[in-house]
Amino acid sequence: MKFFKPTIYLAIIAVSAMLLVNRASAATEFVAIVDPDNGPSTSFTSLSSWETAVQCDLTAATTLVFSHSGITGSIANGASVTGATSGATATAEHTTDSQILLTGIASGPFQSGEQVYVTQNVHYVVISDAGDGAIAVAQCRSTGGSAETLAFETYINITGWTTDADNYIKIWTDPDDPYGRHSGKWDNSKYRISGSYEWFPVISTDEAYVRIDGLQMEHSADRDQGPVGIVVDAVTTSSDVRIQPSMSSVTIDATELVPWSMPGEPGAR
Ligand SMILES: [Ca+2]
Repeated sequence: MKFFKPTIYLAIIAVSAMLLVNRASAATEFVAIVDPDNGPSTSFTSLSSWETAVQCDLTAATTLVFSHSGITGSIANGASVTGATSGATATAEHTTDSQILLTGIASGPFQSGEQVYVTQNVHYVVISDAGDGAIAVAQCRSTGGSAETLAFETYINITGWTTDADNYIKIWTDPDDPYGRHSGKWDNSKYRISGSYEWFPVISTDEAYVRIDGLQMEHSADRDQGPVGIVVDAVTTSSDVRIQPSMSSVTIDATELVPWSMPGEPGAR
């Protein structure tokens, strides 16, 4: 029965007070929709699959995001692509309805207006700009109200990227999205992540430049088994990690709940 006791929610807050001067953006957001309900324009049905597919060196000069007007055929994550006019080559990390993220660009540059293809005239996009540095954005929503439920003994691990102040990771819910952002209190109709891995958080990140904004996380491990929301680990002197209004809950007696910690080990209090 313990999982059905009244849930206590803690609103968490903001490291963002560690203010940084607003700097002009030198990069373009590469926005992929994460939706457990697989609604329109969904790129990934889980944040973990986004993290795995989009993970790259965002800081490399050979990593660029391009706009396009729609995919003809299909472009698999990790596919090798070629510019029909330029002859440039790259790896397509992921392609959304309107953008494509290319890494390892060689023999470039890619040219605005050219076909970037896996198979020419069959599987391609026509890019409409010359590319820009990328901010990797996971835009999370639940169009059917389903939680993103983490598999047994798993957590979301943000690791293996290279980031910097301009080219960072942003995991968020859009406040203007009716399926995205909570209104400041727990809402089962909005995007939320449900974890249960004892001694592990819902999300761990060890990347230097990360923004996590407006997530709901719940953790069903017993309170003496470290039910933590977010662990920020391995932060170096050159980093900027912002956790903005997100909230965590446990569905058990939460009198000793510590919903998140930073920095520290998973389960740190
Ligand atoms: Ca990774």
